[in-house]
Amino acid sequence: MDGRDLVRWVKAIGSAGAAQGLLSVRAAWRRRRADAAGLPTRGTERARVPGPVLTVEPGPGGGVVRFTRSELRITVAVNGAVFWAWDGAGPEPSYGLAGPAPEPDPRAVLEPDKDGAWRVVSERMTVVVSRHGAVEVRTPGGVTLRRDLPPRWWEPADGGEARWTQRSEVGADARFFGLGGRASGPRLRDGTYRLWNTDPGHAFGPGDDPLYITMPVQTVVADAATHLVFHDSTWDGSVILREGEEGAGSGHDRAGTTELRMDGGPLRCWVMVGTPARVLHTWASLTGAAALPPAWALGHHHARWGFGSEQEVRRIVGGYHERGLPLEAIHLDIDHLDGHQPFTVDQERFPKLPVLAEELRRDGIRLVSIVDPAIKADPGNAVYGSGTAEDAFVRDSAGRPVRGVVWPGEVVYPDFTRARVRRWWGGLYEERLSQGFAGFWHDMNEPVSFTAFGESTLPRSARHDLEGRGGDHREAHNVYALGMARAAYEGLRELTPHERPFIFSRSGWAGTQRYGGTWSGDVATGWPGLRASLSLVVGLGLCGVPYAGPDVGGFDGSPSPELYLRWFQLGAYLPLFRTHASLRAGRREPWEFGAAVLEHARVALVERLRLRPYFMTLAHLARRTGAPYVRPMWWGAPEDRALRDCEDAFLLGDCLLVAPVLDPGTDRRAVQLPRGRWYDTVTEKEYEGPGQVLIDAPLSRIPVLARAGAVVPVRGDDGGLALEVWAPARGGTGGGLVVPDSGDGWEEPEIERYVTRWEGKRVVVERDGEDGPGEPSYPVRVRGLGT
Ligand code: NBV
Repeated sequence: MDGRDLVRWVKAIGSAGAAQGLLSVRAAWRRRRADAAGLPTRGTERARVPGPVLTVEPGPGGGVVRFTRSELRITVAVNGAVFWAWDGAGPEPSYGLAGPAPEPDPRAVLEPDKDGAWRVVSERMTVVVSRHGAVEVRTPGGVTLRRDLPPRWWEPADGGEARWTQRSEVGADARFFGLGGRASGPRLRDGTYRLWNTDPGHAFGPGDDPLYITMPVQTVVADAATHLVFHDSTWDGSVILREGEEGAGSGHDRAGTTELRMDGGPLRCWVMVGTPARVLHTWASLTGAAALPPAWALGHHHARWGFGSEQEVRRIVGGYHERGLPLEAIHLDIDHLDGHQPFTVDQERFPKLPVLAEELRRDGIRLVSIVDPAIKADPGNAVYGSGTAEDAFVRDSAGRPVRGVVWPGEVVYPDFTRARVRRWWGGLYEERLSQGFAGFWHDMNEPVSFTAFGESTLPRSARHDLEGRGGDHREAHNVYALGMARAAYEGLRELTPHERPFIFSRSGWAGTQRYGGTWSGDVATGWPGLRASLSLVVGLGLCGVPYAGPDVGGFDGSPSPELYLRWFQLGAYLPLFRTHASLRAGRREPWEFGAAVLEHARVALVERLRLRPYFMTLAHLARRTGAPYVRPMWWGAPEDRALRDCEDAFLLGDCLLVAPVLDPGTDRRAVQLPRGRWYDTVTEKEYEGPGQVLIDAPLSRIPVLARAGAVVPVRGDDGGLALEVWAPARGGTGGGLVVPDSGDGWEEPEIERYVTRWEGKRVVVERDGEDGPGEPSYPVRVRGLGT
């Protein structure tokens, strides 16, 4: 145990109680012993590179290039993505893919290139394989986007998993994004980013890495094109990024580099090239459409670790109601459980939960339940009993159930990589539904086991089913939460077939959007934490997970009224808008920070509600197109360098630009505008982009700008849908999409398209239908007309 471990242990005892502290010491020793016995030792290793090319075998969509010591298979798929893999790996099995790999595109063929190289030409990119196994991705116009050097493997002499490294070069102007949820982004600076889902064990800030969701997904933006690379291996690894440098016309550019070092798994990847929208669309077609949240999940949620009783929940809800503040969900944390055990209720503090749930529902408020994966290893616990009967729990290499320590004490862990276990787990949500819960908040699923030293997770030697293939925690760790989300999603689809499941999960991996969203986890209260919140949401969106949001106000401590308000104002424009805090943290209700904050928070809440149809439309578009609600500023203009470097604002769909206040003492801020005219949505003042402008940001609001010509679906005064239209620039046109959604269920509403233009002195709005333009289906209000 080193000094850091000691500090962590003392903290663990502090937060979990002395008994747990001691358990965690035992668990740490157990973990160490299990790994000593159950993991292969790494003896001598042999390094390998592909060697020179030998033969080539064309096949559907590409073919196989054989080298002396390896082979490379390349396939262009019908969705435009290109897959390649070394050493005979195929695209399946994969936890990332939503289904079977897309079919090969028969038009793509492997053909000779210069200098003994081979190439595959497809509509969106050309892939060139050099004689020694370097793989280059070029745009159709011939610009190199990425050059993978020949990979290297280190193979244990006595067999076993090979480690590998893949070093790549990107343009000197390229910027890196993604890699899951990173607190220091969204633009990822030079450094090492680990790929191992991790609970940092304390409230985190921008310096903490890795966090709960890591993904081997890089989105790289450069002048020539945007590309996304997904290295489909679930193993532990790291990515070392170094941005390039441009020689300012001197011809001495330095390429950017990215090096991926993996402890195992196949060396295979998918690459997508195009505009950001195209790339994310292809990514969604590969890894699955984002689950559509029910409308209420796009409202305001209030959570707290430690409501502690039904009375307190009623008091909080009453507080919202008395002040006329919109509220659509209340989240119950582990303190509502009996002894912290999942799928139970503390009957003393919450004696009539279903009644409370029913009362709240009548007021339009849904109850959301926390669900932790670890089950108390106690014969008196029904879930432990049924799980044991199902043989549901992860075992060690000697066949004994692996025990860890979490809130309930000594626990065991369901193996979500086994289909049968997922079915059993999915069925458990019936109990939650019968308590009146409508949504689910998955926590501690990295998975966490408190430990006095070493990693706070399962032993790496723990055995997993891995869909029948068998393997250990080194391979299963990163997809543990993904399996849990899938289990819940599929269970709920059966239990409540007419409702959209609402699940959001702290940990996850590529493809987690198929089952739901995520949230920041325990973001530290403070201005850096506020910035980290935005970084996480933008970065996750670029990895295909569109629904996310932070703990508004931060997880720990007590925000100043100003910080709380600025967080609240940002949160109001993020998909998950939830106030939440830790057991011992200060209050987070909007009325606890003084009259001024309350009034400004009310404005944010009311505006969020007014924008509901827009959020709902964005949810549908995310599902159908892969475009996240929250987009980086460069989304529509990745070639704009200033936008590429802009990290303090974002685009909310196509229509709005949100410029949150991220620093104290601000009453005006600089906003980097994309091309075109933008209106301050409060003052209607016009700004022209591209370029930087200064905009008022008094305490009462953060700058939110509307694009000229935007058609924004909003909630009208009568509660029905209405169109807010922002005048196009003179002579210009505009438009927008509306997806009218009934709020829940599986009906597929049609996407309505609206166009707007000037006609003489009037702005007209028309619905673009199959039989030509028509009257809009909703009342229209045109704004930005000046006087
Ligand atoms: O369940 C308690 C908390 C929860 O409030 C938080 O949102 C999670 O991220 N949980 C973590 C476990 C304890 C953290 C110290």
